[in-house]
Amino acid sequence: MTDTTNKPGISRRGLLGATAGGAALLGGAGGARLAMLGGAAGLATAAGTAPARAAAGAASLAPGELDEYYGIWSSGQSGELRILGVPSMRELMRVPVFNRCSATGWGQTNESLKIFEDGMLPETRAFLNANGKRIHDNGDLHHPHMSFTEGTYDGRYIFMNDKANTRVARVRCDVMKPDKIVEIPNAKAIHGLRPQKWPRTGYVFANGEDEVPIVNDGSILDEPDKYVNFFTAIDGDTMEIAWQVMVSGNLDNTDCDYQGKYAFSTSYNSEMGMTLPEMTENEMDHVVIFNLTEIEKGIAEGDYTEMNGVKVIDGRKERNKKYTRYVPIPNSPHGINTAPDKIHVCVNGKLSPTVSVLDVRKFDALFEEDGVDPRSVVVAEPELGLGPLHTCYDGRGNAFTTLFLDSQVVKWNIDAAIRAAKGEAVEYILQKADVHYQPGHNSTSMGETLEADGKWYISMNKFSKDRFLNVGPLKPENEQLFAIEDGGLTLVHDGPTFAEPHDSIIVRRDILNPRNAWDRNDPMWAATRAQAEADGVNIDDWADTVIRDGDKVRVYMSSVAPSFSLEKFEVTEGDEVTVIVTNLDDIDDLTHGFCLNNHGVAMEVGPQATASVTFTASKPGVYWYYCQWFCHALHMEMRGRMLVKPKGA
Ligand code: K7E
Ligand code: CUA
Repeated sequence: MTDTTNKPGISRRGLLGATAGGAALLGGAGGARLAMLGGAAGLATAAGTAPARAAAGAASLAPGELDEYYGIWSSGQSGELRILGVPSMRELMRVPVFNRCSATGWGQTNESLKIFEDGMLPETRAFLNANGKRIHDNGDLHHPHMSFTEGTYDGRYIFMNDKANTRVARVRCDVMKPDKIVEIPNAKAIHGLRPQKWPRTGYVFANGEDEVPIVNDGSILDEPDKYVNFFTAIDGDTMEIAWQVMVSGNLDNTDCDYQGKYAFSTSYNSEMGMTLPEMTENEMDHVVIFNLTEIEKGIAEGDYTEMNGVKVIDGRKERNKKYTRYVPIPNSPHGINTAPDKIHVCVNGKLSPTVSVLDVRKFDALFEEDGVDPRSVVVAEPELGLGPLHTCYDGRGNAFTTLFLDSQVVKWNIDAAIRAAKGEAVEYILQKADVHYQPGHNSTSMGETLEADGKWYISMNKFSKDRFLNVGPLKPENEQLFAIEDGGLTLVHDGPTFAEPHDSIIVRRDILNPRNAWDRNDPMWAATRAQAEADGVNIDDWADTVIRDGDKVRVYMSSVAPSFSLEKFEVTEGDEVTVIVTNLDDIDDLTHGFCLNNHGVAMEVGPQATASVTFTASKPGVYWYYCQWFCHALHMEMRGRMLVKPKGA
């Protein structure tokens, strides 16, 4: 275990003190806090506090102090996005995306259901209808990445994949809610995902991980030569599918260059095997390089097949070499990460102890000249340790690679590795630090952009084992924060997380500037607004109107703390009831809710937001509804009654 307490100047409290000092120059109020932090750190050391305890103390900023970075986190099989503060590692918010959320009503409100349904493929809708279910409300969210402009984050959107149900979602950074959830045709199990870095996003690249028969109608199972896989480019502005490329082998992770010319994906199943022995048979698998210019040209010239409404280019191996190249890589490669030097791409070997370093400047020759060995783009293949999965960067020429099997992170120098590959006797490994335990992804502050600043390193570990109090057979995972300093990596924080700290990005806080209240004209409830207008109800003003439309009833309410505009309303047994609530409060942090007893109905209504929910009033009686978001001293009194009259009464 790394001892963080007895090295002067490298405890996180010390580091934060230095940060607060910088803030003090701006604000003035930080000075006293700096002194307090310094004092506390001094005390802890003097008292000889146990390392674990000091690390825990270092995990929090001073109360009220804001973090320097937003951490944008996936949650794996929980299906949501999470926002943390870095370096405090405090969880700031959970943003439901693919999952149904009890608190906010995501996956239940009409506004969120419309987003799910608008992006759903017809066959999925038919499948769900046949099974009496409206949407898929689970997800497996692995890879959140922000939109780019000229090689760095631009604060517009966060894109993310759902491996479980083959979807890509977009979250608006102004309100931190999804506005598009798109199911990808043809491909299956969207895994690797990256936005285009240059000139802007642009495309969002997404890998299908699972191979499927080209005609997947239930007639083919064990004919591997009929299986294919798809690489998808989504238009990040419209979230429509721009094009797809059919490839050989499966696709795992993906990234792209800083020139806007190429995207590239790893494949661990070049064998097209269907069983574990088949999938791991070859010593070499591959990376597919996609030539974006040639693909766009091919689309423009009509060199595609239309499949389920998508223009699909055939980029299979040994077909048309204009569009793709297959670079042999040992052995079942996993993560692929472009360095902020704009030149190098690291491919993590997983079953091979190596990382293959590609030089993007050598890609042109692969496509433009005949007979060029695809392996010529590999400029180094340093041996780093067992189970390399992902690599990130400090912006100073160094890389950090997770070693799953060794439970370590290795810090190494890219240039030194290239020189060593040329035969120079140079050491490229700078440090190996233990992590706890079995790391998957890692990330550095701004590390996947041209503004990589090399201050913080996060290791997202698949197992916590003995690291926390025992909570039963299901243990939390563990993510660890390291300070990056001249001397290397220093562990400063352990944080348990529920399924699963899969991947994250660390974004400088000046890049994000979310709203405090909604805009009344937000597109989120445009359809609801149109219905209100048709009903002659002004939802921007006090509304207390019940509209009957056959056996459909629409109940329009406003909420202003601590009351709803309707303290009661009446419907009839069997009615389909839609309750539309507008929060007219425009005060910071004044969210209301609407929760209807014994109906499984609840939703968040943010300041200046409109939200609606539809249910069937099937049981006669009186039902209280209440505001479930604590909003006022009289929050408990913020309630009303729905009377369901028996049919025919
Ligand atoms: Cu990003 Cu696990 Cu989905 Cu690597 S993948 S760990
Ligand atoms: Cu409104 Cu609680």
